Amino acid sequence: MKDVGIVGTPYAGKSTLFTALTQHGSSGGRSNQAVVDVPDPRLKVLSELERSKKVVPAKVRFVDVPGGLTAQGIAEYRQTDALCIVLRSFGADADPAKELADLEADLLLADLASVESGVEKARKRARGSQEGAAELAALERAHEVLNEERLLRDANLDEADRKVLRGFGPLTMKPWVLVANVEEGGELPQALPSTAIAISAALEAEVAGMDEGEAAELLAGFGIEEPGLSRVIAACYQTLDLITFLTTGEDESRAWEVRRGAKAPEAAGAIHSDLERGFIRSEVVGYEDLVEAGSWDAAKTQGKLRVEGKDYTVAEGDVLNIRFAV
Ligand SMILES: Nc1nc2c(ncn2[C@@H]2O[C@H](COP(=O)(O)OP(=O)(O)O)[C@@H](O)[C@H]2O)c(=O)[nH]1
Ligand SMILES: [Mg+2]
Repeated sequence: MKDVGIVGTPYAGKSTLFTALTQHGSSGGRSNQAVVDVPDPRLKVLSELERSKKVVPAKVRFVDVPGGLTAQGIAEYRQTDALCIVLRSFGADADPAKELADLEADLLLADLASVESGVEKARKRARGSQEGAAELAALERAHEVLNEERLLRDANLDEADRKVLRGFGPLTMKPWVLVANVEEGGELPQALPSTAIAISAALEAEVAGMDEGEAAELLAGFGIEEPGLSRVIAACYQTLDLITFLTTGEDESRAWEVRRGAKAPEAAGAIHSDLERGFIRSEVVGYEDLVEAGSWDAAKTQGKLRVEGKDYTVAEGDVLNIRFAV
């Protein structure tokens, strides 16, 4: 499960968004964390095909860091996998584009400070050690990028450099999802990138506690068809460069996250380490093909199940049945 840190200027609506998310999910240990289901309509379909007893969605954890970008807050954000940047876009004085520019500058400075202290320590370690020298070189390259006021994410650093830098958890190397917190029924401000998501956090927090029909009705009154919350969750999940594979059967229909590009044994390992260790092969059928066939057994009879080995790269929406022996 991945962690998404909610970042923003005070009063942007971070805690309101978090409240909306929390009412959807369960509290994840600490009071400022919420574990949220990733919406996936395919699960309901699969559970009906296979008469599964339960449905288990993939999950993502949101963290509302108290105090925001304080030294302590920054340390917490460094440990997250992605940032959800909330921009106040309600109220007459709202200037979300400026808020974004200011936040970008803050995040950049935070990275610059940590890379600078990293460079000093690496300089001492670098003497006589090849590994230390590579670390120093990566940090110096990062320093150059940040000094030019560029985000590390945009710098085309090679994988070896990125690996070194990941140890420092740089905020400008993480994927970001931009959320414009708009007035009820408001649209995405034009000054923001078109990839940003418009949501009214206050409204979503209000409907999060209601039953589905009631919520849909209230949202429809503001011209909102899909709850913004699901779009935010889906966007955060997508930006992490994860794909979803599925398993289905009588017990459960379930969504699993795995790194894009992962081979079948790694995907099996997401389910259980025994399945990775003892991986033999996997039966695979794409979600659409499975639905078209009507059931797993029907897909099998129709010859739609493929048998794939250790070198198979798992695709989005693959339904897997892993054969293993330990
Ligand atoms: N009108 C309006 N007010 C909001 C919205 N979201 C948050 N607020 C209000 O803005 C204030 C700050 O929100 P909060 O979530 O505490 O911001 P934070 O400092 O980023 O955590 C609160 O009084 C909220 O009720 C919204 O979508 N519309
Ligand atoms: Mg707050």
